[in-house]
Amino acid sequence: MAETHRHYVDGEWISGEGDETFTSENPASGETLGEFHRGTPADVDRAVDAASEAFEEWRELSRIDRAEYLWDVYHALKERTDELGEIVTRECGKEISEGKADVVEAAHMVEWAAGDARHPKGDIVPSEIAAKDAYMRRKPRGVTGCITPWNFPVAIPYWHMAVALVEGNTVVFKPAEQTPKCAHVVAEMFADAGLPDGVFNMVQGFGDAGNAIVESDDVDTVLFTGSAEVGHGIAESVAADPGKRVACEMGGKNAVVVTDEADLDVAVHAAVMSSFKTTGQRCVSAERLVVHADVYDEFKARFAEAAAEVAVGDPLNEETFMGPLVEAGHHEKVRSYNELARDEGVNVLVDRTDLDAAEIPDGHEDGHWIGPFVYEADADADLRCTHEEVFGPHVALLEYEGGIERAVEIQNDTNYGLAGAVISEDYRQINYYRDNAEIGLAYGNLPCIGAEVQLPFGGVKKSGNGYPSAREVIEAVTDRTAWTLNNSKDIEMAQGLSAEVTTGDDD
Ligand code: UN1
Repeated sequence: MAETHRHYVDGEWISGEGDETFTSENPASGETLGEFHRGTPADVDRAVDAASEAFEEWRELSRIDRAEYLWDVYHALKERTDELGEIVTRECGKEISEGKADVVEAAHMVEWAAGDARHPKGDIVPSEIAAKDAYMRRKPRGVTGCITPWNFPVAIPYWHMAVALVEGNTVVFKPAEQTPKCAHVVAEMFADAGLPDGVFNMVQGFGDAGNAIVESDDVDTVLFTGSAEVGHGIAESVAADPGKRVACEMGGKNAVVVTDEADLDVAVHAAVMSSFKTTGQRCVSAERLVVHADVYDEFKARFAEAAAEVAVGDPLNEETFMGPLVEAGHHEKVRSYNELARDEGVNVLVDRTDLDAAEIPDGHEDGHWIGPFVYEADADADLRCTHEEVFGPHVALLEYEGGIERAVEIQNDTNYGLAGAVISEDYRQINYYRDNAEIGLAYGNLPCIGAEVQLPFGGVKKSGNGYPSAREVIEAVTDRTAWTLNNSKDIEMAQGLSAEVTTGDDD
């Protein structure tokens, strides 16, 4: 029998305190991919202790020395892209080019963080006093807890951890329970890079392990990417502790706006990519298409045709566009939103909730299959289906009349504010959208998915308070010191404040 995969704590692979294990299953075939020890809060505490212990020595290395370890990880990611990409596809069900892109994105993030180690860091700041040097220095905060989702099981852990480590923090990683095999490989890469014991730790498991990170007094920063429900709970629990910092990146109810003079080839292509890539399971996926009345009928016909035809199937097959949903519970949720939309009285245009038996690949009858669900709804109606995040290939067409102001009003009619796109040939409409859409990631004549690591990544409103990418992670995992040094023997103060110490004898 295959070995049960272990946690990685203090430089060792350990089984942990608990007796429970869990398995990882391929969502396309039901095949078991491995068995894993389920981490307990006690295992998390042990990992946090190891990370706290390792912090003093790790922070004393130069940034450049710390980055050297990351270069080994970078080369491993480059060398193992195909192998690891296939593991991603087998474990979370996204089609194979997406599986590989996940690993490539991880390599990019590690490259950014390790390369950044040789760049100037901090600011030299002017002083009113000529003899003073003033500058801003950064210090690592300590132990960083990283709680990551299953839809980017390799990229997002590295978004969090690469920068946290280069900046001098130590890490406790709690990956999503749906993708423990990917997480195991991530941990192997850190183990192989020979980081000092305790600098990187991983505990596999569920929400109780994640909560133990959030609640630990010895975790200084929590980086979370995942659902709004869990993220808001984390933000609330951390708010009670002013010493702890949290950066959460959560969901969206993202929209693509198609204006009256848009190029409809671009519009349909961008909308299909935005709504159906990753089977709609990206936090940046579009579930609303806001389309001008002048082009509505033509766009609707073309988009519905594309949605009816898009290839659903075995994600290991390069011809597939959409793989399965990640797990049974999620499948149930997406189906129930499709039903809810019908109950709310929308006009359904394409319903591939139940695929034809012929569409399901042989031997994959147990997969969590679903196809596109496309409908028209009234943009002003207060419907749950057009306001709540589904996280699946569930998309509403919302028609608008009038100018771009009206389209942006519809775009902003959501509590979320993550991503969006405008499809237009008119720079004035694009600029209006750019300045007024309440989102953190905005695209023109592109899908609203596909950010790159060197850009900030994150949203406004209910979508989060964290930008877990590159420079923005540095803000979360470091504290700043405004440092001022006097080069003179005389003390001179800013703002003309007198530095003279007067005594009663002065006159
Ligand atoms: C997510 O959907 O959770 O911009 C992250 C993108 C990817 C990251 C998405 N680079 O689509």
